[in-house]
Amino acid sequence: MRWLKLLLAVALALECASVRAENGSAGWLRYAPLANAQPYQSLPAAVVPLDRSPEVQGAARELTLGLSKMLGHPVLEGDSFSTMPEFVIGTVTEMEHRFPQWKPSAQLRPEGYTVATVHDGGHIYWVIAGADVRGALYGTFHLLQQVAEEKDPASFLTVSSPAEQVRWVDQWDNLDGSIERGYAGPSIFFANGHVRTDLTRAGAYARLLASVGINGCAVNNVNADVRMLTPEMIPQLARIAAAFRPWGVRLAISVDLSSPQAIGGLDTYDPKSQKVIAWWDKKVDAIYAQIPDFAGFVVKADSEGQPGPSKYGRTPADAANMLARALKPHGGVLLYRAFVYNHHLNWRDPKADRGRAAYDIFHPLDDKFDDNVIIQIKYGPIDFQVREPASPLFAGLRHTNEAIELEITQEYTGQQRQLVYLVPLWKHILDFDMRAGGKYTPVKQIVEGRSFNRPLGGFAGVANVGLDANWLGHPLAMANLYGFGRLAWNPNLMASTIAEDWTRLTFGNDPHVVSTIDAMLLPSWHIYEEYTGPLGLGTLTNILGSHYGPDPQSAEHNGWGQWIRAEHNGVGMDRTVATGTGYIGQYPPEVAQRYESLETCPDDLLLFMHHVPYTHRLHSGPTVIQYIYNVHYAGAQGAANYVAEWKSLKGRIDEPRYEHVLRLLTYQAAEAIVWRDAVNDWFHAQSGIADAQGRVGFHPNRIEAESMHLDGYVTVTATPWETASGGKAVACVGRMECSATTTLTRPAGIYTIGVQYFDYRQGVSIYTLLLNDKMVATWKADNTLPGNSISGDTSTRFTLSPVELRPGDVLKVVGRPNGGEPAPVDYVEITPAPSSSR
Ligand code: GCV
Repeated sequence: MRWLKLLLAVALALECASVRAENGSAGWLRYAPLANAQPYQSLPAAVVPLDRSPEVQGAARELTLGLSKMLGHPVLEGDSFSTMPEFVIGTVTEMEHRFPQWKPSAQLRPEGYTVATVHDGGHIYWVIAGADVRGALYGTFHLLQQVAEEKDPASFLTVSSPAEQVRWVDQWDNLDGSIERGYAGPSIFFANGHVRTDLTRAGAYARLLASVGINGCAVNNVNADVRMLTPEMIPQLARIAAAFRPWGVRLAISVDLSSPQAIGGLDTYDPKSQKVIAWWDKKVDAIYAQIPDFAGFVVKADSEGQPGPSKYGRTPADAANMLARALKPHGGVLLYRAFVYNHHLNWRDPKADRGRAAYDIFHPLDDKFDDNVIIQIKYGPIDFQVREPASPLFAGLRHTNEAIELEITQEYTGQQRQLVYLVPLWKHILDFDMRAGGKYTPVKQIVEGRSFNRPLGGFAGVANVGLDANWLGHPLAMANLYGFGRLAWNPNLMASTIAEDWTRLTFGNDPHVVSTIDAMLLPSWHIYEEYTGPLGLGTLTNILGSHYGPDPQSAEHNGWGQWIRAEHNGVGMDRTVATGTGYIGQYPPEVAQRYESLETCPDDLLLFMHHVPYTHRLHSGPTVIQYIYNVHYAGAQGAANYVAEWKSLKGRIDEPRYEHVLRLLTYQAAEAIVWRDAVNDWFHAQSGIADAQGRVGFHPNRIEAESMHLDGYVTVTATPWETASGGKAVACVGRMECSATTTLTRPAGIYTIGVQYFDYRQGVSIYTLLLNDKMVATWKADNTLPGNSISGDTSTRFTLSPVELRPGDVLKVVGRPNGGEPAPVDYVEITPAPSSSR
């Protein structure tokens, strides 16, 4: 034991001696040495687990590891007969046995915990007692996080129970290792049609999840692969379940309803067929034989091409109950997604409305679902847009269990290339009072099961972490995964509290670091909304492809139903009962009245609910069109400010994470300008109404590439046109090298030169910038943006500052194409350099 202590002490000393470079793999569980460990020296230096369960054993290991690292002295496992002060971890029952004089100060719900001190035999023991073994694990993580945040030890003492029973993440991983809407590398679970041999990352993921109270993970795409249920796959899935188990995370999978036919050899998958029912019963028994704590199934059916009960004239309730009955004897649950809609809607039909679909389909089935079915409802009626109203279905099911589905992966919110802290969005929806039955019924209490007295409810978050070391790609995106877990445990927490906790755990307790990062996180949803799609328009992105860059037109003239109905005179979907699709009538009367009237409809949802002329005046003052123009400028400025804010952290956080975030924020600032100009130019063209402030379409600092002297470069049109300045760019086709040259006329001074170009996913073109024939910069187009064409998906910027310029200077951009990427250039922008950079 003594040599072990010595080794640990040496390792700790070495670690403290250097500022560690970090790659983000530890997430918020870094256990960095505390700047001042003094207040914690009176904590016990030994940990005793009271039972042999993997959860409590894991908790004890975690506590010894975490405290040793943070406090800088060894904390080791003790034994239960010691009379020295100790941390004691176990269930309430075990604790009452060990300390007969002790009782928890309040009743715990399943998976809840209490942290308390007990005086026994002249010593103080720290008790971490769970309602069950998972609770003991969650209590341990709570204590560790309090220490990491350097909180007052008195605040460690607490009683806490989860609001929600189902607190799951969903992964949209495919068996080939790809991840639908994943932005951080390949799957941690699957490769080449199998479960990976090495599941180290799956275990590490479960640890992160457990630390914020997540208790389930559905590991595969909801567009499910039928091979998930083959006999060969079940033992492989059992290995994932084993990797999760020490962390109390139960395995779930998504299933394809046609499996009995596709892999079972039956001639039908009709949920009312006896042989289909028998097939599922047998399959579920086979799963539980190998995975006794299996959590259940997630189902996407009759949606975006997935097979479903409609093929046999059956309802979602028929399909859900069939599966739920197979799971019930084993204690499993069935999450049936309400994301069911027709994606071949008739755009010409003014009454057609995708937003209505979930309510129209599921509301009539209320009270038809078994009690271990949970309807999993996306937070809004469309599809994870930057802003949507809360789905009316939350109030439309009063005899059915419900879960809210949130998207941690930033499919429509910048795909982890852009900073968007989503907790304020989620809070906005969770706190929204549906006024069901004329009473206070916020979404958070509905999904908790409280409002309508339901036995089950919960949260499902689409996370899509990947093999990238830092899990989600953007270091700051981890605030969303962390925040999801915290909210699922306690939806009453404030977005600012969660942001502060996450920042402290992830980047340390330096007050400047904490206040700066929090000040960036908190407005970031609103800033992204401003430069993408304000007033309830939704993210005005390319909805037919990447869901990333700007492309407002792609919303229209197709069956997908993400319409914004923008035309020459006005914009917005008329969803009123009086003249529109009637969607608003799906809400309880008080909410419906508020949305129906232009007098009371909030500005931020105006165009989701109403079609109005561009000249319609908002409650906040400006006309609709002027507001669109204004906020695109404000949002782009907000994104630009992140860069300066982040730079103030140099030297205060480790270099690799500092540099990584800086690169991403610099990119985001440029991409926000692409969005600003594309959306504003598009609305300008639609409406024909000029920007009252003269900014839209007027860029005095720009020199368009197509107007420069071109050697080899040819002029090309962007698709959509508004994603290149002036609709055009230049590309180097069929040549080894091309150039675009211009003679500058700006007054002598110190400037910033921005070169706007297009960086395809494929190829690594090389660009060189020459001033008066002297090379001043060279860079590679090696980003992995989602596209291989000239568009808002690939538009990006190289910036050089400060540069001294004089009239008559000759500026030349040289592009060398590579791998199918024709070194395209959009424009050069020359702006006075900020005084701070000179
Ligand atoms: C997994 C949107 C996404 C799809 C996703 C679907 C869903 O349509 O773009 O990638 O499919 O939602 O939530 O099922």
